[in-house]
Amino acid sequence: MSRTFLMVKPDGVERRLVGEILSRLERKMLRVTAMKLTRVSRDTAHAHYEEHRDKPFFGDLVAFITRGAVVAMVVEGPQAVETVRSLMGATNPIAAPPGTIRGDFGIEITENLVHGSDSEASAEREISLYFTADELAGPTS
Ligand SMILES: Nc1nc2c(ncn2[C@@H]2O[C@H](COP(=O)(O)OP(=O)(O)OP(=O)(O)O)[C@@H](O)[C@H]2O)c(=O)[nH]1
Ligand SMILES: [Mg+2]
Repeated sequence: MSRTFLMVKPDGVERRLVGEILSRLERKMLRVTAMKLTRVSRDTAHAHYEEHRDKPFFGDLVAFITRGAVVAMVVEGPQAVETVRSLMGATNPIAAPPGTIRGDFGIEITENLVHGSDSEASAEREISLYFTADELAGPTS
């Protein structure tokens, strides 16, 4: 068992796809062990996406991720990072196959509905960026 960080981005919340996305995780037998509806501050967005700081799309990415409510989750299961990335589909929704979240609901690279950590190290870094120790200690059954 391992865990990863998943976020339903502002477009996913605006489009009322939180339930759909949760349902896909649960059908795959993944377990959500922490979850909250929140807003991403500008500082948190910069910390989260610091690897992309020098990319031309960084400004658009920060404006997008901070524009509305998101749902942040800790998701647990076998090879959680890979399993969640596989349910999400490729970064560009046009390249993501039908059956994936981005492939079924996305059409545009910035508004690609979900974020999932790309490694176990990123997962731990992102979980501590979005959740306090108390929030992570809640009931899990
Ligand atoms: N406009 C634009 N946006 C990009 C491009 N590459 C990445 N992005 C955006 O930046 C985000 C982070 O990029 P990556 O970390 O490389 O992609 P990812 O891991 O599939 O996506 P995240 O789960 O959001 O981290 C993506 O979700 C996209 O919204 C690009 O070439 N052009
Ligand atoms: Mg990424």
